[in-house]
Amino acid sequence: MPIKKFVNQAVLVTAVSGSVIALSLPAQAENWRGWNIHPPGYPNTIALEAFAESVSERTEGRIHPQVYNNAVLGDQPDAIEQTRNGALDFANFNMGPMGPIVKETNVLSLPFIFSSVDHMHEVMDGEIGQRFADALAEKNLIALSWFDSGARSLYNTSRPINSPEDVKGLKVRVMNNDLYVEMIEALGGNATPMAYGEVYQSLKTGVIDGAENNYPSFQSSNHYEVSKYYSLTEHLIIPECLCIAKASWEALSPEDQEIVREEAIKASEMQRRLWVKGSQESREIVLDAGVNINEVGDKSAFQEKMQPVYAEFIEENPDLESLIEDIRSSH
Ligand code: BDP
Repeated sequence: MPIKKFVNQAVLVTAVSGSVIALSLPAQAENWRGWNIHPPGYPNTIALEAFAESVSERTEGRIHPQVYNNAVLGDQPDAIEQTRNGALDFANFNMGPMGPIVKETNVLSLPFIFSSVDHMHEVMDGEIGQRFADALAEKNLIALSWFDSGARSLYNTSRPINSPEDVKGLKVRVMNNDLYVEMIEALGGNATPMAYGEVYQSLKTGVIDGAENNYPSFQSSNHYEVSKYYSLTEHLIIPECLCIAKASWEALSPEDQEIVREEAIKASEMQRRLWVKGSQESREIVLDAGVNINEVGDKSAFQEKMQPVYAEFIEENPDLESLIEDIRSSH
């Protein structure tokens, strides 16, 4: 549901002399609404809030961004649509739920496509990252910087996962993207696409047996309270963007675009620093709560099971094969 933006009128004051003058506030301030799925204190939230504050300060209030946490403005697929049509002005999106809209980004959802988080950064900060930004721009999303989202691992309520056999029969929640359904099915599990906000209750009531995520989300969502086995499969390393709605971006003067771009890059630098620290803290919190964490020493069995997922993807998207190769050969 698109919500109209509010426009602040200049505040008028009566000067001592009796004439009416405008304060230093701009005649019109754009109140930018920003979508964020995470709670206060999460690395992304802190970085988005810093972005909002700096943009407001440096544009002297011409742009006044405000971050709405905990997905109160809608779940992620819905928020992507709202940002594409300009009802929302900015957001931090994961490239997972982006796949159904910007098909190139599905390459980032292929399991084990990146060999490490550093590899992902190298790719996204370079020329290949720009190709993804161009594809997003075609769908009205201006990606100004890339956030970290670590590596996602499987967790469940009943047992440690050491090999694909351990996934057999488990009902696993995935983000909204058919590739993840194929990924879990290739491991012998049953995949259930579901909104992030519904996962806690579904784990608790046994509607699902498990899900997959990085340490900060596993912890901040409280999934660790009801899911005591976290197995370091690290099967997905998916970048996230700080994206601006095309309409909001194009309404800016070149000077303000420069400010917003610079602050988005600063926000991603901050987010990545906070991410490293936040991941360690989250790991400690879940360990203290009695979560059983196991390393998956040999990931090759999982990687092998992904061959048909790749084969099918390439068959359906022959034009993206070279992009996969470029990523693979870039480290
Ligand atoms: C988190 C991502 C968020 C996703 C969520 C999920 O930051 O964008 O929506 O996982 O699993 O790690 O849905």
